[in-house]
Amino acid sequence: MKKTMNEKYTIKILVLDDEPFMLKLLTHMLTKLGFPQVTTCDSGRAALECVDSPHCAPDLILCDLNMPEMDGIEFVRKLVEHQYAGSLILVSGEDERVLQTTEKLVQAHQITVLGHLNKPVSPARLGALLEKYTCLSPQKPKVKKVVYSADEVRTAIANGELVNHYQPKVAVASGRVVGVETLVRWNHPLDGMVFPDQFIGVAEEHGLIDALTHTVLIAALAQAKIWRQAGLALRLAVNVSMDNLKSLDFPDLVAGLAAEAGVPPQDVVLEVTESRLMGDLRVPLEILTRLRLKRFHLSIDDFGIGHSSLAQLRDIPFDELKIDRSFVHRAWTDDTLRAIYDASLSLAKQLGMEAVAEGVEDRDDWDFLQRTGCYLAQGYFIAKPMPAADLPGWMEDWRIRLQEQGLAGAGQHSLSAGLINRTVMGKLES
Ligand code: G
Ligand code: G
Ligand code: MN
Repeated sequence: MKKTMNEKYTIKILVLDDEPFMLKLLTHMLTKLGFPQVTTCDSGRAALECVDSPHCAPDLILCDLNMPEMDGIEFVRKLVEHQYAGSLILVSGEDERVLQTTEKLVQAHQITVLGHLNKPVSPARLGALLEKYTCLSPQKPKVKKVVYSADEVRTAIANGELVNHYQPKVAVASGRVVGVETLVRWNHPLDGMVFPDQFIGVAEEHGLIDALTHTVLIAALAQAKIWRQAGLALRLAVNVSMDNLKSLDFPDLVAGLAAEAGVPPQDVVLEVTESRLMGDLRVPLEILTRLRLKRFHLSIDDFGIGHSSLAQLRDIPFDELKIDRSFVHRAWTDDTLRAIYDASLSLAKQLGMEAVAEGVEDRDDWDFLQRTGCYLAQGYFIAKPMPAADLPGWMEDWRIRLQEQGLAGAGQHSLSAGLINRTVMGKLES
């Protein structure tokens, strides 16, 4: 939603810089861009006073990083203490890496950063960032993240309120749909659709994760059976928490459930993320090795993030490596991401593992994967996680997109891509 001139008029901007010249220059630029309500401060202390004052309280702060006394980073930390609810633009003569890192730091403080400006500041770039600000709707109430109690999560599992969604994993070269990742959601009777980051941690901390994984697995395997019976060969991936790998009967449990559903272990991928440090690794190691011996696939999820790291690759017989989405999206244009992406891909290849790129969000990402030879791709560009019932329809759309947008690589016949024909569709829809 764009703001009119009138609304621009009401936006209060604070410019913080220790150089009087910069203050003048930025004020001038802002006025020319149609933002007349500008306050200037030459120190962090003065700026915080302004933040606290009801008359001055800014909606947006342009903040210099290098300042004597309080520097920009310290200022941002103080902003959090002063409960600043507005947005921020960083201004500095530092190099791009420093600015990017600082941006991440500020975001970690839950302050909205519109971006950064290199000195000398270009009026066009400032204009573009402000455009971004006025397109956002600052009045929009922030959706508060609720974390649920252990009892609520326990009840949800017992009452069958958890539902599986499935996100396709496709071969980069041909576009063929190779499998799906199961992602659990909680269909909350009052709050609607609740995402896993609001309850998986709770389940892990309160001994509920075995029950949760069990529920997810049973439903996913039942679904896989339906797909198989309809002639759809899809590999089924399920997320497994490290906390599931504490009881030695886990491999037999999984093998039993798969056998009951008639799904061969070769068609099941267990995606493991280590979200917190584990103590004794002997039990999880034994469990994972036994699962591998039973021919289940093991995938190291969110590789490069948190504790999913090189030590895990050394110790655990993974055969799939999922490059975390933070190293995939925009890797085509960012040298740092590109280096990490390349290294991860090369590791996977040298260790004989299949590489999956997560977080493929746009055509640029997709084209980049084709150039670099990653095996599988997953992400919003291909499909968002969806209920099982939506999968056949999506596969048909995907088949058409592959052809019409020429998404499959040169020499590939995208006709085979969907691996789904009318008979299959009919069976699934009936
Ligand atoms: O779409 P998304 O918000 O679904 O998933 C967020 C995170 O939750 C991901 O890191 C994913 O691995 C995790 N997750 C999703 N489903 C499950 C599950 O069934 N079990 C576990 N342990 N983690 C899951
Ligand atoms: O951690 P894991 O890889 O299991 O979780 C997948 C998570 O990533 C889910 O929350 C899923 O909804 C989300 N996801 C899937 N594709 C994309 C994407 O293209 N971009 C972003 N930002 N998130 C994605
Ligand atoms: Mn996963």
